[in-house]
Amino acid sequence: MLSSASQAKVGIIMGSDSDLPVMEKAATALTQLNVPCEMTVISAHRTPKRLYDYASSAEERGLQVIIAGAGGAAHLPGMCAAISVLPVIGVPISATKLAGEDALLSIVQMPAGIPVATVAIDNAINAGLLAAQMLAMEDGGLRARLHAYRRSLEKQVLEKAARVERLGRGA
Ligand code: RP5
Repeated sequence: MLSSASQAKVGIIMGSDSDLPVMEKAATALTQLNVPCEMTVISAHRTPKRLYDYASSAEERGLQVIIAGAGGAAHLPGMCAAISVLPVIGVPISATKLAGEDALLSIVQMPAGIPVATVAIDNAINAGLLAAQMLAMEDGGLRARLHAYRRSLEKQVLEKAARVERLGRGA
């Protein structure tokens, strides 16, 4: 059923393989932080039984966070959250003529009691990072890797600033 890493802590699911170019960025972020994850396709509308089986067994299989991406009507993250008490991070995908605003509103407007943490349209990197930050609450090594990642972001911005300042001086 699954393309899974052994002892995956994060499950990444998406409504269609057409979502993969966006969703694989969550897997890349997690892999770079050395967080084991698994990734597969589950359609809330086309494979509802598969969705139920996945979400209802996720906890006992050792998953700690689920990242779910979908476009259009985008019921996958919300239904996952309805079935499982694991934290669910939703990624709205820009898959239709509404450019992801449809998926964003569908995912973010969960009823009280069943939360989904929603990232920006197509921002699967942030979903991966947020999942890692959740896991880092109990993992000092991962927290150290997240600090190192933040330092790398800072370094990139400082390099950009230096380049822009050089241009400003006509150098
Ligand atoms: C959603 O419909 C999927 O998540 C995807 O974003 C969109 C289109 O799916 P396909 O028609 O490409 O399979 O359920």
